[in-house]
Amino acid sequence: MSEVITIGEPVVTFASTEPDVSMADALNWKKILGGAELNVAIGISRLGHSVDYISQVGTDPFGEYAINTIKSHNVGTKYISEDSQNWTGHQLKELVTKGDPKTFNYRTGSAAAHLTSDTIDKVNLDGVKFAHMSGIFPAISDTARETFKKLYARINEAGIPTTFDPNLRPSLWGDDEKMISTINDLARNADIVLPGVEEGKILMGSSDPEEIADFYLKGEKTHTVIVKIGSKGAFVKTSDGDKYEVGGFKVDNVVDTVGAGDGFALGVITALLEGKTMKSAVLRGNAVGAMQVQTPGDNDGYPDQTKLADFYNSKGVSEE
Ligand code: KDG
Repeated sequence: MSEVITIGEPVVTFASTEPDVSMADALNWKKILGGAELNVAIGISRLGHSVDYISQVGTDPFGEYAINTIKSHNVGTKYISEDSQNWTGHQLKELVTKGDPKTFNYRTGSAAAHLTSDTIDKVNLDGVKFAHMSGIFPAISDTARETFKKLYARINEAGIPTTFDPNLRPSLWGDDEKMISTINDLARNADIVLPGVEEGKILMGSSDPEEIADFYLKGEKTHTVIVKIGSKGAFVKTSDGDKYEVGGFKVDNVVDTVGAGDGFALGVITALLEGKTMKSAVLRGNAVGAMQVQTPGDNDGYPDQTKLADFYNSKGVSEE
């Protein structure tokens, strides 16, 4: 059994190679594979940990590409099923020289959106040390949300520690009120919640890191909230009242911001798996996020242990 488990939709992405050209006008694209939870799984595997990814793809060329790519990253595929009736989800992504790129999704009714909750009965959780949950899979369909909730309940019953990243995608939800209430309920079922300051504004009406943290700490389950504050790093507050900031790393050459939040999550998870302190885990989250924004794909900047050590050396910092 793998150390980590996660559930998500692999997204075959056509990333424009034409800077600052709209998706309608761009003619040149590079095919890559993304999907927030898959990005996390790929980065966990690259840092030397085992991880299983639960999902469903179509029996189309995109599905074949997704499975082959996931295998090439040594992410466990035994819980990925195939659906011959529906296409594998895909999207277009702009290339921008400033800010976050726009994306356009072709995911409604995708194969992953049809993943039914009976799949979850087959998942063996023995020996799983961490589960990463995010707000994207529950957004893609009612069926996916039920499947997600069943897995979450089983994970919590088994006492497996969880991280939850809200990963707000209003275009997938199509209903802001439902998005906010569902995400907040799901977040309060996690041990560690990883919101961004901008998400805080939408989810509970504040971009003050401590107010965001307090909002999730009110629940019975959550013991730590790590609020991502972009290039400034992150603010941490725990249910014991401990609070501190961990500064971010300066990056001169931002190529593409996509995948930075997932990099943050996988940095935190892998460091905790290795028995590091929470402060070190957040430092690693910041480091992996900073490395990711310097590359064009959704997950190609995530380091292996050697590259992570080189990065820390170049910055003169170390983990505890
Ligand atoms: O977090 C990065 C992801 O957003 C990206 O890889 C693909 O848009 C995507 C998604 O919704 O998973």
